[in-house]
Amino acid sequence: MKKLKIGITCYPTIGGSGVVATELGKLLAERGHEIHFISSSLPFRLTKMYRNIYSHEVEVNQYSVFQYPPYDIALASKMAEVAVLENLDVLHVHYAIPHAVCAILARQMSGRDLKIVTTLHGTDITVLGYDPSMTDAIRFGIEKSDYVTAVSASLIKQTYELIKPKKEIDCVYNFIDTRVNKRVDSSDLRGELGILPDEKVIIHVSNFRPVKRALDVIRVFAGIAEKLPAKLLLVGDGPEIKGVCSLASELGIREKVLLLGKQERVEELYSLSDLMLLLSEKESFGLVALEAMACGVPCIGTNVGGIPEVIVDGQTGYICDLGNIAEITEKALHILMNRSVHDHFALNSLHRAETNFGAEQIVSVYENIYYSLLEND
Ligand code: U5P
Repeated sequence: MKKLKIGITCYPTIGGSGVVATELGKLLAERGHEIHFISSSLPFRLTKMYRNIYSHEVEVNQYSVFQYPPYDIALASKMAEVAVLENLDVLHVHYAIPHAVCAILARQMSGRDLKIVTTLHGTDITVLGYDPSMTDAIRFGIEKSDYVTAVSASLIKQTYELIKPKKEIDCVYNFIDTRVNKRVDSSDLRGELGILPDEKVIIHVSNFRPVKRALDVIRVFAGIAEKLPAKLLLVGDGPEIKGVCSLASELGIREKVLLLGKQERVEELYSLSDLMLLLSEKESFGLVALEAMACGVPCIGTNVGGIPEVIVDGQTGYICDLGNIAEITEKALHILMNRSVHDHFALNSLHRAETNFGAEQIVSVYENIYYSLLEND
């Protein structure tokens, strides 16, 4: 098969969509394709030189004539420039707004028959989909793409309900590279973090925006800490951290909560954890739950968005109603106090992560999408 030249645009900061887009680029490059990242800065998981990967930074100049810097136009121009200079076959953009719309403009500007694949990750649908000034643009971005995927069946359903596009949308789940996202020996780190041998470790990883419901995590942890020795690892940073600290102090558990801020090697932290909590009120997939599962950590998630497509209730963890602190605490204690339940869920989690969400399998799905579009010419 001919090796392809693929442009990828994503938000380069921490967040599921940027992580998945970057990992996809890395794995496609390993398969011999030439990957061109086109974004406002280097994606955060591109930490070294990789063979077959190139990065093109979008520069936005601030002229006094503009009230707002014209990022979308600068991005579209850069996409068109790279498409022509590098002879791109495909542009795979993550998020309909603004990336798909920019790609469509870039295709026109370049005058080339550039194939556009758009992956919907959530926020553009679940947040912007409620903004009437945006829905037409989102629909346009979806309908004019050559192929559209979304990261969960729940997100597809929501997209049809809110945006009503006349376009087929295919579910391609997020994935993990089990060579990296795997259980590692982190016993030293356990000691460095001051976690005692008899303490259970609960972990929550997020951007600490209100939708992640980190305060619910604190409330559940308070219930757990009442019954058994435990520590809570909070990984990531965001606006709710202050509220999290206040609530933890109020509930008398502040010294049991370790605020670790943004971290890069999350698999080390998952590997020393006994349970992951993902109690969001909106979540199109729940990548952190999948990452934890790949390290053999059972998860409790809310019955929201794509979370039940990742966590299987009663098999890899539990699915609970949003905000039902009593139920979540009870289920958490059930996992933490019964070694056999924990180990059974841990094994099932490892197996599910590998067989249903392994990178090899899902990267091949994307690769086949690219080839099918080019074959149809
Ligand atoms: N993440 C980190 N470090 C952090 C916080 C989050 O690498 O400090 C990563 C998670 O591992 C996950 C993504 O891959 O950001 C967040 O995914 P989501 O919650 O946006 O789906």
